Amino acid sequence: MAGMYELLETVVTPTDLHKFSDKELRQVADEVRQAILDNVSKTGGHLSSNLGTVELTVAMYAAYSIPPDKVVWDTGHQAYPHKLLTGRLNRFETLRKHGGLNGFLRRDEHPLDYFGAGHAGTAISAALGFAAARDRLGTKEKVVAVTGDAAIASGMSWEALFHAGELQTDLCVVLNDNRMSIAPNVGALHNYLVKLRSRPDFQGLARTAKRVIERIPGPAPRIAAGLRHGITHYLAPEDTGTIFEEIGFEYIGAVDGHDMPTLLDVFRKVRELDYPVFVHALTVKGKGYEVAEDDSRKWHGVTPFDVSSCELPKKAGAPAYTQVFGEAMVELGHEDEKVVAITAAMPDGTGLTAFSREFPERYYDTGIAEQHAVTFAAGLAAGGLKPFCAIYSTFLQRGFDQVLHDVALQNLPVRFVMDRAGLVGDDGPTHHGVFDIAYLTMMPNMTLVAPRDATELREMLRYMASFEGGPIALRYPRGTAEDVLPEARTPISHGSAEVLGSPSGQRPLTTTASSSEPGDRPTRALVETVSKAGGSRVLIVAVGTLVSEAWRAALRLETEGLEVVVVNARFVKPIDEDTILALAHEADLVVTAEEGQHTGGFGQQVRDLLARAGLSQTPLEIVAIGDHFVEHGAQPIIRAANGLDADSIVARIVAKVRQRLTKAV
Ligand SMILES: Cc1ncc(C[n+]2csc(CCOP(=O)(O)OP(=O)(O)O)c2C)c(N)n1
Repeated sequence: MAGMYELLETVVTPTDLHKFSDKELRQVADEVRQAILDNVSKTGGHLSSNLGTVELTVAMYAAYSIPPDKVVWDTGHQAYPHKLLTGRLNRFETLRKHGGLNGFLRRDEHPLDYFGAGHAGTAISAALGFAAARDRLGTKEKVVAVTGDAAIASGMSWEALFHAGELQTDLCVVLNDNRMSIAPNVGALHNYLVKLRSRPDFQGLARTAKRVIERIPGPAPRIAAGLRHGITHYLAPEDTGTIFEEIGFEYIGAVDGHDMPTLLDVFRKVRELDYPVFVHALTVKGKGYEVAEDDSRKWHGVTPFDVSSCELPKKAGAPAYTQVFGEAMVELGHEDEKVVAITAAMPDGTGLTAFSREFPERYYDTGIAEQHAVTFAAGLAAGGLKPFCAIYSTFLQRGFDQVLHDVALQNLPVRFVMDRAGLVGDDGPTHHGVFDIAYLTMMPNMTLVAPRDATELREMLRYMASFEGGPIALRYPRGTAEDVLPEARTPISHGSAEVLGSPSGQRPLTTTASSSEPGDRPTRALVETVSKAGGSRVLIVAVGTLVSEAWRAALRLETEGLEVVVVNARFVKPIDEDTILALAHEADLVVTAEEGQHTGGFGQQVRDLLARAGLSQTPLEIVAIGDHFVEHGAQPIIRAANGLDADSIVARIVAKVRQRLTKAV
């Protein structure tokens, strides 16, 4: 790396930018863009959003004094330039790798990551909090929030904007407006921004930039928001200011978010103001990498790719759960015209794009508005439709009270489909979907199911379409949906688990994930102990993805002389008490396995069940995630690190059985 980024390499902290001339700052921006391309093409990550914020970040960081000034980024997926300007260039190649830099922002990664991010819509609230704290503590630093044109439409952003308009404190909100969410942006606010941009006086940004800058008022005592109208809103219609002015901001824009001289002028002037200012910057997602500019949706989040060929690697192998869901939804849409689908800004991520094309009139994209999406779905259900509300597990957290108060309490048949339920991998703790079992099963009326593979996902979706007994949620992970277990399937029946039995005599179709062949297992000596003790029977009740891991574990454990029965829980709630109890009565050890938090998880429900049935003496091992946030890293690595793979399950059971039998023999 040495020498590749001549100026950038000398930037350890943003105030180092002050030593550069404006011309050199242009070079810094070019080097930042190059560093992003060089590294993200190797590590994967968010490409197009970051290529779009290069000039904005360099100019802002050169104009402000950071620290002590503070910039709070929304979502954080577009903050790679920030990482590169805060001394992380030499670690940038570790981006999103286990133990490396996080792909979003974290207070514990760097002191200038002033506020952690990952979920959209938080920046303005947090920045306003910093500003209010500053006012109370009597310090003088500047505070800036940077948000996107999709993130700003989230309810929280508006709650914060309204609050800031009232507090009238020194806060700058920068809107990084690239007209895109992950997919094309939606909603009336988006339409408003488009209208704002397309007015004749916004055309030719270079021409208007000078006028915009000239009109920025100098530092002035705080004045009532309304009185400032007319100072800068000459670009707005004559009779009203922009919506941002109406709620108490000085509106500055629109400015070309790639024009360094303009941005430097704007931010240097804005830094002198001491009341709420709204800077509207127009940027291009994917800027500087042509294919990403042309198709920023495709290049939003990428796997490693070859920069020169401009091609993303083709996905090979089994289809992802997302795709299976997308196809199944189209089928359901054809079968039942009451089926409608809702996404919160994630048509591609959730797999609903095909449905949206096939049934545009039965498809709703709310934008980044999970809370609204949930209550909207509740209204659709109350109105007689069959809403499938597809929201990632981690983002449904946003709608917790809406699920509880608007859906569960009223027992409305909303079908929640949670993709990315489980450990998502490189995105890390902000995105792992490991809390849904806890937060949904605690709600009365709620049903929660988890398929073990692609076929079962299709069956469960069909079951959900016909289920009118109240809210029902389905969870599945990020990744491919192979049919691991070919055994005959029993039809889905409410609250019933599927007993897969013992793997002896049968092998799963695919053994790709079986890293541990019998030869390398550490458990040889167990066979003898088990046979001396007259056998040992293990019951494993697994949820969703962990059914196949449990099966693989059982295959190995059988060769150790253990009798193992595997049960696919299917229903996380209501759990199949009869089946589990009947089998637990026969078992020397009960094991539960789920890709979710231990606290409030499936295993704890089984523990309660055993206790209620007087089986608390039966040893129970709960395979789940402990009371910590899981770091980022490749899925297999973090699954293993959290004891969720077949090897770990084997090791855990062997240790437990050995402990028990050594005592007994
Ligand atoms: C609460 C929440 N919902 C959904 C997402 C997924 N998500 C990540 S980035 C993004 C689009 C953001 O668009 P915008 O704010 O315009 O920023 P851009 O990427 O265009 O720069 C979405 C929907 C999220 N991070 N948080």
